[in-house]
Amino acid sequence: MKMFARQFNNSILHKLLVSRHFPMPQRLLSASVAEGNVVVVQEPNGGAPLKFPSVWLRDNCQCNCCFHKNTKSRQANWIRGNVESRIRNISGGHEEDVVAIDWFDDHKSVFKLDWLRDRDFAPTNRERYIEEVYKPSYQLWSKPDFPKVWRTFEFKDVMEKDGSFLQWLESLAVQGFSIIKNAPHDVTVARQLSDRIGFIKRTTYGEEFEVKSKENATNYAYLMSPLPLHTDLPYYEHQAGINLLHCYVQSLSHGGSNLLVDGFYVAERLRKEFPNFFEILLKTPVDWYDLGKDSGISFHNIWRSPMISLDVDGRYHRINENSMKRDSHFTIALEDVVPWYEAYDKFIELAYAETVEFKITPGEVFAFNNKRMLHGRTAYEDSPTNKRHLIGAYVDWDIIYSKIRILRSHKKKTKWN
Ligand code: OGA
Ligand code: NM2
Ligand code: ZN
Ligand code: ZN
Repeated sequence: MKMFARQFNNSILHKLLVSRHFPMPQRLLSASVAEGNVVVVQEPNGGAPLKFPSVWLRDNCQCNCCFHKNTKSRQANWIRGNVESRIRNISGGHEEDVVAIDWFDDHKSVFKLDWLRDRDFAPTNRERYIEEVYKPSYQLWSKPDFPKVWRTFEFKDVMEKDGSFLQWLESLAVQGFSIIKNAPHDVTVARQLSDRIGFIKRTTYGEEFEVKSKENATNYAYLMSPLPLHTDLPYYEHQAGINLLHCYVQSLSHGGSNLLVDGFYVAERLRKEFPNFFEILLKTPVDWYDLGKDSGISFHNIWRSPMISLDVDGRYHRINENSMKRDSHFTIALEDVVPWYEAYDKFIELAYAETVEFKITPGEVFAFNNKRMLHGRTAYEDSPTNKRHLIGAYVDWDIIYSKIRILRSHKKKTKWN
């Protein structure tokens, strides 16, 4: 009953709106229904027509009855929907750039041209949306490309200027890593940067974690040993997105250098040069695990997943590699084991061939995409007066992409919806 009243009021509102907006002078837009119930909107200045299935228009009616503006939520329940969604009458705007639709069920919708353009189904527009709004494309890089993709940012700029902050986040999305310089000698740097983005991802290793050589270390990273190429937390379904490593004290010994390689590029080389191995690493689940204790809390994490994962568009999504955290339980068929090792061996060979080495210094923060960048370090030796000490924190990509979208929309002064 309540629903009926709202619909009724709404249709009166539409009549008022439509008559106010269309006092019938010269026509600016043409809108018609083509075969297959596709609405075709032709802008007066030519160009490719915009096309929308009528069911989609009906489903996305923006009137107050169908769409709750404040929560930006569709409120028309699909149970009331009709896949046929037949149109009785359609007209292009006259004074304003709108398309008005009169549906056979007596409902009326008005769509703004800008809103329609932004949602056009043409492939170029969908690609634009994915690139500009969803996620910027990553740039694959090889070892010789390293100087070209190396980006540095001033800590103060990242913290205080939205432009630099956005560029820093974009560098993590596109190149997969960057360095922040001149951070204060302060144990809160990793937290300050995480808070600037949103918030830290807490793991079984805490919020901030200290990478240093520890008595009775419970993680291999907390030794002075070489740390082979790896991604952190492959044993989590919800693995952290980025890793921030603030160099608080660097080792004065020969070692302690960073190793870095673009895991997506390595996967791409494998796909091109050894397609059979690529298929094996894409299909074979590996048992990643973490069994131990940190700050008095015991844990046993397991995540079964291949080394290479793609997203719905076939782009690289996540590389899993961590020889310290690969379980001796390998829950695949006996005959699949040797082929997996052959493929793995080739992947690792390519990864080391493409690895670069550098050594961050105190006051620098090495930030990287933990789903993409295999990283490691060379062995080092502490002395009584020099103890290497990094302070780390993780942030999720959901939080970073959201911040990128918000900062980009401020820059363009656009609002989504
Ligand atoms: C880690 C790690 C790098 C370093 O702790 O997971 O990658 O330089 N550390 O110690
Ligand atoms: N630390 C640094 O996934 C891992 O075990 C890598 C993670 C201990 C939080 C190291
Ligand atoms: Zn509506
Ligand atoms: Zn690591």
